[in-house]
Amino acid sequence: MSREASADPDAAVQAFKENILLKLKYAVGKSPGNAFGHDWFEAVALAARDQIADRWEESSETVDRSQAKRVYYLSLEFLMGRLLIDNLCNLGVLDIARQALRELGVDLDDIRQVEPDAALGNGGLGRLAACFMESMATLDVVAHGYGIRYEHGLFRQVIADGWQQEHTETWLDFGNPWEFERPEVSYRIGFGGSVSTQESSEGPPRQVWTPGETFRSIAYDTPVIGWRRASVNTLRLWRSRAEEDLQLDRFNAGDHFGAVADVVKAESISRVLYPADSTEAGQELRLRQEYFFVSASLQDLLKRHLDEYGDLLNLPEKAAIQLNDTHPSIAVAELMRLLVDVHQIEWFIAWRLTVGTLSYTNHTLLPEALESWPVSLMERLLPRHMQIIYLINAFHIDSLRAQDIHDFALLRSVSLIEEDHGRRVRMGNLAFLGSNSINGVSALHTELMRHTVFRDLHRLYPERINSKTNGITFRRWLYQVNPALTGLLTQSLGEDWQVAPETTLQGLEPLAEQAGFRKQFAECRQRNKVALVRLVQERLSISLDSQAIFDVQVKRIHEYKRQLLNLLHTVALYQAMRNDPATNWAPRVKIFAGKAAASYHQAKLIIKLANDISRTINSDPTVRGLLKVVFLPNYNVSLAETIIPAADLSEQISTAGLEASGTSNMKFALNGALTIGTLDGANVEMSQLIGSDNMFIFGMTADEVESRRRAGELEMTSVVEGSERLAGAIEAIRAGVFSPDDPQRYANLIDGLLGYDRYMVCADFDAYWKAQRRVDALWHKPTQWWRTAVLNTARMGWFSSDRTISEYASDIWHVPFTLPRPAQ
Ligand code: DL6
Repeated sequence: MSREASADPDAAVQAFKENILLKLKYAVGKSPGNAFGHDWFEAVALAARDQIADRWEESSETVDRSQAKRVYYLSLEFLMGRLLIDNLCNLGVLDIARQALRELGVDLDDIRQVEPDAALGNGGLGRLAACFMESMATLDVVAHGYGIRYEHGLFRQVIADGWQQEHTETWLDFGNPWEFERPEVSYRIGFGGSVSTQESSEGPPRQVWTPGETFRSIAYDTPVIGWRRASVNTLRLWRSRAEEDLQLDRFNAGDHFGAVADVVKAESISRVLYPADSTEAGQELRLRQEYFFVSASLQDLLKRHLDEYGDLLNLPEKAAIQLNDTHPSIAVAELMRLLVDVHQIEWFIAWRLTVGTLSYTNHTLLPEALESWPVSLMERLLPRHMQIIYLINAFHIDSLRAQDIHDFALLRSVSLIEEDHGRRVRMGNLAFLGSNSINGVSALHTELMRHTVFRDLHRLYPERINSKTNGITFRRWLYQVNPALTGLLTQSLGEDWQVAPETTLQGLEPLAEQAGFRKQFAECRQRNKVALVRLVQERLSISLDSQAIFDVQVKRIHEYKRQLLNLLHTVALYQAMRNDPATNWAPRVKIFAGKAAASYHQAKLIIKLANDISRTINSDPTVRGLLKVVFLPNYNVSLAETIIPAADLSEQISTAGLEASGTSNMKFALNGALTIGTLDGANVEMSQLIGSDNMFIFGMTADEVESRRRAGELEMTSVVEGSERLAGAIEAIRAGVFSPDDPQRYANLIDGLLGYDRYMVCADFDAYWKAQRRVDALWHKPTQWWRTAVLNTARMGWFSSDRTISEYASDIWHVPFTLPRPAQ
């Protein structure tokens, strides 16, 4: 099949329809008369998968022939969301599928809702991996994603009486039509046991690891197709299994539970995604998960390499392995083990191959999220790796001493072993030392990396750290989620903007000056807002005014992201509106959504506060028509797809210096929402490209935050006393105005804020309040508001993940790529 959809649309519709019916009959086992929604979804998915499989085969054959360098993207998280529309769009058969279904009496928009979200990630890091997979396929980068096929992805959030409850999410209950199980692709993964030295007549003694227990990894492959049938790459996810399904002797002896104990233990490794985001997991299971998928992936890619080249000495020329955060950083030790112990390569050659092949992306500077493992746990679980880590460390420190570096503090700080708080292995340092490139995910984040977490390593290896600002795939985050705006852009700019947004979206700028275009732009938003109003009504029975400003903060709930600042503003605004309802307020709907890590009590309390505030304000007739507050449960990719195109205002208000990049900031601005935000993460580059006068920038800069922290100015009583509005909001929350059933509920939260405001919520409050009033003022001037909105969309082209991937490809991986080109 060519890259374009069939030239005869009618024939294509008929062919697709026939294939759907065949799938329904022979794969699903249903007839059209008794098929339910999920049956139709599966039949369409399988019909689309056939077309993907054709291109997949072609892609694989081309790659095999060309012996192109391969990129391996190792990530503990892939937040793919739903794939049906993604795949139909990228195949170029969305309209064909829609028409085929219509002729069968089925609405594509109904069955797309049936697909469960593949929520194999916590947030930004996992969603970035999904966008990257799509862009790599689009740019013809030969890439393999490697991760874990969690049986249960991120938990399903239920809000009960305002509190978050976590429930298991069951995305595989009805099977997964996109994946191919590969039981023949399986590797043995060991844990524990002991290491012995074996003398060898041919060389130095060898270290032999005899694991105490072994499990099997089984591969599941999902094809990832690029835009308009560019390449098809593979996402290979591993499931863990026991060596044997049943210990028959125990079973026969009547120990029916004991007979399957190994199965339970083995399968627990790929049972559930760790629901921790930016907080240290610390559990043994997490380390097992990390090692399990890293070992399986490295064994698999070395096997492929050997099959292709018969030799591992050219590994860095033919393979680039990207470590997505420190989660896969045990790869440094595992690759050394495989090269030295299994493939008998001399240590220093193996080290050159390892560093030449690996590169590492850092996604956070939060100290609690930088992984480190107790040496005792490593010694017990991965004894050979611990030896290797000690050796890497010793050679490294020796090489520094040989360069006359004896500064004790420096040597301690670059060591792989932390000695101060119990002995721990620093996984960030391990990833740094074992990689040829270390990148941050925005310019500011990268600069801070150079001066904070990796200051000393950066002094020793100044050429390694580089910046790759994140991006998003426009295919999903504009074309799919916002068909109305997509139609308008195509009508105004032609088709080319879809393939080369970086150069063509700017063509919108002159249109921002045209009243007719602004009106159409605003109408697209209005349509999306109405859809969101409907969803809120269905899920929460809350009616919203679609003419109000939709002011949205959706992301993981975390103190540094400062949902609390937004809630304090909500309360202060509520009080101001109550005191003076006759003022010409801009009506607002405050929309919150997001999950808190199950063990993160403060974040869960913030969710409860949002719900308490929502209940109180929504039932107060004084502010009816002026202010509504909603907390939408169970935020996931699909919900984001409805919320983001409906937003007027995007809240990106983290404490400056703490959000590595952010990616929802890009999704909102691309869809024309205006951003209220701090100069943090990629907001900084957005403000440079969009223009800071087209955003509502406020608050302390990262430098100012740091100075204040250094000066120890985190006690906020005087700041609160100096701000009447803030004091009023804080007092109301503390006094139980929003929690009459338990007036003390927020006393500790508020006292904490006053006594030690780590995230500088109070210190930024007044600046935030003023920026919000600038929002109101602009809303009252629709010409300017919509002009600014159009300019936001026009200037977001650079934030395409195609641009990001092209930079990884040329600067880090050194692989060719083809940017999609406009038609000639
Ligand atoms: O780079 C993707 C994404 C950034 O946009 C966010 O700013 C950052 O918080 C997130 N980092 C993590 C790291 N968590 N851990 N560990 O999710 O990465």
